[in-house]
Amino acid sequence: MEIQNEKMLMKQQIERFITEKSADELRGAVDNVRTLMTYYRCANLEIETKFKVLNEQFSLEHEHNPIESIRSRVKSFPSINDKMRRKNLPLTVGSIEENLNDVAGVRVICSFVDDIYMLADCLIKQDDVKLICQKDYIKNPKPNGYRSLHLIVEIPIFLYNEKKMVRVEVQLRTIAMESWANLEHKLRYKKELPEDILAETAKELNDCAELSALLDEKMQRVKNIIESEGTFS
Ligand code: 0O2
Repeated sequence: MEIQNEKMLMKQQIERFITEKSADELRGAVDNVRTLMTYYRCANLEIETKFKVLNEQFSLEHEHNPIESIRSRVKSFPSINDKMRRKNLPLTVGSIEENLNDVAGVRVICSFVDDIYMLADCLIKQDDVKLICQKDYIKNPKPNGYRSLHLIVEIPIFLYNEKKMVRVEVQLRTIAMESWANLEHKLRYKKELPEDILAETAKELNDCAELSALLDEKMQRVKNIIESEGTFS
């Protein structure tokens, strides 16, 4: 029912937007949004490349690949629209750029917890990367158990006639953190549940997050032991 209302509201908004604008204005607005999304895709490419370079260098010098995988995405326009509405902000290109930090997003899945901090440190030390903010949900997990290191960074993208600063949300997490977050995300969108079941499942999910953190801790300990004995690949 809620989804139906949302869809209806969005349809009404689009219709109002269309009737209020001339064809030229509409074309202009669509072009501006498309251009903005291209900038975000370019920024994701830059960040991905930076991590790939670090991975190559570490595998060469330390015989160890700190990165398991990298994924990036640009937030969909309906999600941007939802977030701007939730924050009571105007849906303009300028306002999106100014107020949303996570339109461009890169997720880096690391092998071990210490790789997360090492990679984050290497990234923010680069002289073209400006750290806007950092949220450490590994040291301070969310109440539901969510763990990851989030960095909001601003990087330049070089266009044919200008340099543009673009913000990207970088999420760094281990395989265990990723698998917990994926399953939790799936379960969160399941049907509405009564309060008592919600409380029970929240407790179970938190227990799973604790177990998964313990797994990371033990794996890290094994790696440290092996490393202290010689090289590690
Ligand atoms: P998607 O599809 O991944 O983009 P802000 O974004 O700064 O206004 P917010 O929302 O508090 O404020 O930012 P936060 O919590 O630091 O980071 C948001 C993103 O982190 C989410 O993006 C998720 O990707 C991830 N995340 C945060 N908390 C959870 C959680 O409890 N479970 C899971 N599975 N992921 C989480 P989006 O926009 O929700 O979605």
